[in-house]
Amino acid sequence: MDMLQTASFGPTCERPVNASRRRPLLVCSPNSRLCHPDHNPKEKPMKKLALSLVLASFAIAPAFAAMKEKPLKVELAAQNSSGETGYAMLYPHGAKTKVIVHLKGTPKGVAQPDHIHKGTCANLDPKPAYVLKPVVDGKSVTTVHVSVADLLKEPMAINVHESAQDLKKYVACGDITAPK
Ligand SMILES: [Cu+2]
Repeated sequence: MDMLQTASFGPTCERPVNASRRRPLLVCSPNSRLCHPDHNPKEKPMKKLALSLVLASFAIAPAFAAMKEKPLKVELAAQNSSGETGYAMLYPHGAKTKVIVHLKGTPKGVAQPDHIHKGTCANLDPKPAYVLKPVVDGKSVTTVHVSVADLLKEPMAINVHESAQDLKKYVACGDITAPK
């Protein structure tokens, strides 16, 4: 019989080292406040607390990230050889959406009407669903009273028109689609 066996299982010895650490789940009467299953006076409570805080922060971080919704980018392609291309950023603000349009190749000082329409650029409902401020020198900022989520519920597109005088000519368009 070797030393280890004697130490672990010999009738006169203490219990094996590992077994001594395996304490019963409850170390006191069920009504005692010390009866939390984790209660173990030999472990440092601070260490456990720190570990659980670290684990909790890992669990909470994605939830906070989801709460702060990301903006949705809509690429705007040139139409009718306008040479005007760019993108729109849709920032969620609860039931509203802030739409910022950036366009390159726009005519200087000309106000170009733009809207959110139902449909797709390929098949657009000509009646505007939400009016955006005209693009002037490549930029337009508008808050519309519709959530980004609602804008994604059915096909919608952002289009830009040549000018107030030439509304029928579309110069740029982009379909509003959920990020992949
Ligand atoms: Cu329009």
